[in-house]
Amino acid sequence: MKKKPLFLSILISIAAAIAMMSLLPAASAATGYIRGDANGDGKVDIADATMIQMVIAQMTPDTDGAIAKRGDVDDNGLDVADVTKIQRYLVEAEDENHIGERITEQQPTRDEYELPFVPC
Ligand SMILES: [Ca+2]
Ligand SMILES: [Ca+2]
Repeated sequence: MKKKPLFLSILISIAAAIAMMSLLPAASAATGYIRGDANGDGKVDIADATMIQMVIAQMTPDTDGAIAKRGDVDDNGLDVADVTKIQRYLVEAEDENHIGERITEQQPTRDEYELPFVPC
């Protein structure tokens, strides 16, 4: 068996690395988040409205505050109005809150964004 030249092996390795990088999700290369994309899957759909409802009802934990940050489409804290605005956006009845647009700031940490205390 003929041995491959070293430069050919290096070239193949570089091509493989570039091919693997192109398979990564676009969201991982982009910074920030998409307004209204509560679950962080890169799109705004009814699953985001449902996730916000589950966080509000304390059925889903939001330990790092990221769901609340991405789902708070009107910047006044996470509440049922955000659900309504996302639902209206989905039926193209509202877009004044820039839902679906990328926000370039970094994901929040728990210290930066706290959910309001809701007594039981
Ligand atoms: Ca989503
Ligand atoms: Ca809000």
